Amino acid sequence: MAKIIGRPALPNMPWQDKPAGYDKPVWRYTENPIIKRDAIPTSNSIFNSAVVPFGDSYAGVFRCDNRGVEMDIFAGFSKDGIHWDINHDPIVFEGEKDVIRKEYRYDPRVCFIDGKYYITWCNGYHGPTIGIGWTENFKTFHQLENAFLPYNRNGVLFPRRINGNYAMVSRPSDTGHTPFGDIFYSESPDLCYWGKHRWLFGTANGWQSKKVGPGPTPIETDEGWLMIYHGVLNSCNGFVYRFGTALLDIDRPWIVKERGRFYVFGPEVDYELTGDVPNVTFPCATLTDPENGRITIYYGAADTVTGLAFTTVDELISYMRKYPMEVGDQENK
Ligand code: BMA
Repeated sequence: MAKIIGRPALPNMPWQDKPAGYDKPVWRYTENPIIKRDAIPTSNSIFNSAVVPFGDSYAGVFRCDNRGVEMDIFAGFSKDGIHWDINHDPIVFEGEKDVIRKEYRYDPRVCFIDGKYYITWCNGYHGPTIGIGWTENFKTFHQLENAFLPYNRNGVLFPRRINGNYAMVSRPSDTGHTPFGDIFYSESPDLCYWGKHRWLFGTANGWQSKKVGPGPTPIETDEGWLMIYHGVLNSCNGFVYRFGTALLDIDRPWIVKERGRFYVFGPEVDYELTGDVPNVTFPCATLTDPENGRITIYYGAADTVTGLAFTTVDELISYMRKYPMEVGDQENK
């Protein structure tokens, strides 16, 4: 089976074995949610957040909507990846005045590239676009230029350069609760100027028929980039957010080698079905242990709290191969 490449060993990352008799590819942490909605004094909700290994522990960037229901991102720290101390004040970026101006910030991702932790998020700049910043210590943060013109959401960096360039997948959008969405790939020599925009894939059958968008940092394996992405169904009761998998070509990641027809995880239990926005599971980060192929997924539940789910590279790839999408055939273009 596929092997994870380029990620550190994490033998002590959060993990629970698959429950006996459970036949689905991704299973929940029994103590979910790990972060409650009021984990810091001002928060209405904490969800859609990203974590990374940091020294001998973990750090993260958390979406905390405050009790004015204003969206912002906060740094946090954890010894075990489960219990988090989230700063009570939002991240302050250093940078050019015209760049660090703040409207709103949400749905962060964190990606370690060449010694720096890069943060991407949905950044309000006359509409949503992709903000980029970096830190080395989760104390001092530096903001770069926005990657794209508005409107765009879900900017997710690849963890290493591809063809000599930085690489990112994103989802162009509109100003509202976008009723469409395909995933595109872009490259940049310097994290400032982005181009080589390539279409990756679009919506498809049922659960992903309204829009699709990138989730956590893609996981490099010896069979390709394993991508966990969210798919949205427009049900008669509103949008439903689930997630599924695709395998991308390692050197040309805009080429989709395989894609699952079935979702791997979706809203099924109370804290995912009920909350500020019901029926949302939204993955923004994974921890991995290459030794045994384990993957721990951090996801927002019902736009209210943060949960953990577990899987392995084998589980995801074998499920995708058991229930494959015929790439190119079943997709809407
Ligand atoms: C998306 C984003 C996510 C959110 C989802 C469901 O457009 O705003 O942050 O989880 O909608 O409300």
